[in-house]
Amino acid sequence: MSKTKACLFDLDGVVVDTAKYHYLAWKRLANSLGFDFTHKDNERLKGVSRMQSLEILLSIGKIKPSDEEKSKMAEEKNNWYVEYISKLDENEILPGVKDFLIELRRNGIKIALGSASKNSMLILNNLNLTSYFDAIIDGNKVSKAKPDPEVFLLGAYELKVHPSECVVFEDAQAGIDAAKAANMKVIGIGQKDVLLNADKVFEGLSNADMDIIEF
Ligand code: B16
Ligand code: MG
Repeated sequence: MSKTKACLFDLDGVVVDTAKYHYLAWKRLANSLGFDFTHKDNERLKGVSRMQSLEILLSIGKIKPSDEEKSKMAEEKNNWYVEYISKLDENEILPGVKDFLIELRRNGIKIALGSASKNSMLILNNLNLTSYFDAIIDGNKVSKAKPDPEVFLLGAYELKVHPSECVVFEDAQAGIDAAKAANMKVIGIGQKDVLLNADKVFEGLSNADMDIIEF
């Protein structure tokens, strides 16, 4: 018998591939500052907060702006990013995700979002997925970024379940570490050899069913 009562989903990399739009916007910022930003560089930003991402980007460009300039840069990048994701639609939901959410609800499993993004409401609304989530915890609600467990602990709290009854779905190492620190089970989405300490790892959620949340 599974004791899983709730599933908590990361957004970027689990529900939708917004990393490609983050990449376009960060690259545009880097180019405007006179240096390049590669796909490989972008891997370092997955699951990382907006301001931490900017710090990584500036270290690549070896640029040291003032705090005021940094805020302007982050705002400019976000405006470009929002412009890109405003065109998102249901076709961009990653394979199997919607069917899995339906299956979880049918089985009485509670569902929460646990994302670093401050744009998660816009994304979920454009994907027509908002109504599947019983709680939405995102970058607007938490003060400590993953690997701190705050985002997932708040999710469990809002869902009124114990952390040990939760399963987290995450594509980033910082998120897996956050889930473990919250004393939750964690399913990594991606490659086994790069996602360390996940309880199980799958390439994606195609064909995901109730069995995968059995522990
Ligand atoms: P925003 P997740 C994360 O989403 C992204 O993976 C990361 O690249 C991004 O910097 C972060 O959200 C903040 O996003 O700029 O929209 O607030 O994986 O935690 O769902
Ligand atoms: Mg992610």
